[in-house]
Amino acid sequence: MNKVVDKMLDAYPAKVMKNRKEHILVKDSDDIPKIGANTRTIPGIITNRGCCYAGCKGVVIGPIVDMVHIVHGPVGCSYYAWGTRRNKGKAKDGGKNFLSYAFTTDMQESDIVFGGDKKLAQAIKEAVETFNPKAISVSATCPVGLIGDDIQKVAKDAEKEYGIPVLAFSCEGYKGVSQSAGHHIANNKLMKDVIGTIDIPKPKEKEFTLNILGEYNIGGDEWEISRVLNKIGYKVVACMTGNSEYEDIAKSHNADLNLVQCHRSINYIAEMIEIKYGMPWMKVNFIGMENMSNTLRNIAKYFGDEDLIKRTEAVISEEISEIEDEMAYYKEMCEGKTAMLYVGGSRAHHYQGLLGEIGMDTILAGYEFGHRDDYEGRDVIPDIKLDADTRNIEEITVEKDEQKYRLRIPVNRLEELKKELPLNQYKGLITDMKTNTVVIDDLNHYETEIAVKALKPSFFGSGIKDKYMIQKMGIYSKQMHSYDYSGPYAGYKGAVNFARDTAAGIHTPAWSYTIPPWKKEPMITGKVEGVEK
Ligand code: CFM
Ligand code: HCA
Repeated sequence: MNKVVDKMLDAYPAKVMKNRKEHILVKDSDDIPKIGANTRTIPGIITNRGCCYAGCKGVVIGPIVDMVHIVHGPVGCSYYAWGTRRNKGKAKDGGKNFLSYAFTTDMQESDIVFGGDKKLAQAIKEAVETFNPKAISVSATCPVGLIGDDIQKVAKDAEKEYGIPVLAFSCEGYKGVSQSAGHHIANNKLMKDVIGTIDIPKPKEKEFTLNILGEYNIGGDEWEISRVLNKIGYKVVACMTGNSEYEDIAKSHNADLNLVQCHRSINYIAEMIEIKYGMPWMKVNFIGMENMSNTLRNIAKYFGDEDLIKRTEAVISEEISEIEDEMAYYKEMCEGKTAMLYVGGSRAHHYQGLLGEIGMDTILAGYEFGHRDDYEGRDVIPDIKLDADTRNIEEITVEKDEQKYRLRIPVNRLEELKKELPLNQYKGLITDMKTNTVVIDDLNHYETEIAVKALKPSFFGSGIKDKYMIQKMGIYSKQMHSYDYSGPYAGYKGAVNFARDTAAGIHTPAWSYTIPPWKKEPMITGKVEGVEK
């Protein structure tokens, strides 16, 4: 593996090499090495990263189904984000769902010169009159910050005029170094203005209530997760933010436990809810049979109710018995093959267990925009040096809410449980990787090409920007963001979907056709400059 890494670095000029070296490592022991992460991509390098607006509007805010999400900016920013992320949603009884729309102010040159505030105010007015939504979001794209439109004031005025929440996100694309900055901006506003605004009665005895955080219902994952949780007897108050309604989020502080699936995009809210309302959070992983079962067992252990623990075991055996034969069949097809995973900020970790269940080892993994804690675990957080790019993003502090704070379980019991459950803890991607594997942060197209050519994996979990360059090298590549329009992949039934797609993908004969026939044997013969060819 070291040779492959050396080859990647060799081609770079000295300064670039020094920079990239910090982001690439070979795991050669059980120690967790330090990795460079959440820093600027070097200009000129073909990165797969997205922007701050993508992380705020596209990822965290966009999936809330009954809000109208207005993008203030040129039409391209809105059009690109129209349905591509596959965050599914359904209206609840009598509710509304605006997910299939793309709302934009469609800024023109004249708005850039004379300001776009009026156009935004008009867009909000039209949205209220036409759709009468529960709430509205406004997300700023790059030019808005450059020309200084005051979207916060426009939103405040609109809120007064129409009597509904209008949340303005100053999430201009250029803020921060990736989507990650947008997650943080979105988390801050949800925490300040939405969470905690609707109280519901305290859960009764034997009522076990949960929030699912960092789950966006891509390909229907949340539906599958909630199906299993409901079968055991849990009540999901809010999912943040997949398939959620505005009021679910407003009520979320009333639940008993926050489950954190994607740590990167939502750990800020999880931490702040604990401080303000006393609700602990637990790191979960709903991907793969074993991870799913461990997660369900951990949740039951947190509540410590005997009936709940029994029901959990019954549901686990029932669900596994339904899929184990099919999983074994796909395992036979995939056993011994290798995988590479390069996805946003959590899936490159979450999918390794599931790949292992069909006999595949992940030999290279990395995140586009994970922070050091997503790689090395949360224990490193105090050591992370904050640079100017990170300081640019507001860090809010919250305090205990004397009226709404509620201890979910006694302090002593929580401390005991922390010893055996991943409560307020995330160990990161590197811990779970085998030795002699490669971890690369902000992997670029050049490095991808070197790694794929040298290590010839059978599967590459990618995104839209790298998928086709990999497939042109004759390697099956699956978009792990959109699931290539398949899914769900979470939970037990999702695991079979993934196994089926992967087995079919790997075994398709198409990959052998990526070498054009004339490269294998000459198809015409003749003389070139008098020489027989
Ligand atoms: Fe979290 Fe996500 Fe991801 Fe992410 Fe994303 Fe996504 Fe992703 Mo694309 S919130 S970090 S910013 S799990 S959109 S649903 S697939 S890059 S690995
Ligand atoms: C985003 C969204 C994205 C992009 C996917 C991709 C998603 O970051 O803007 O690059 O293939 O999941 O849709 O991550």
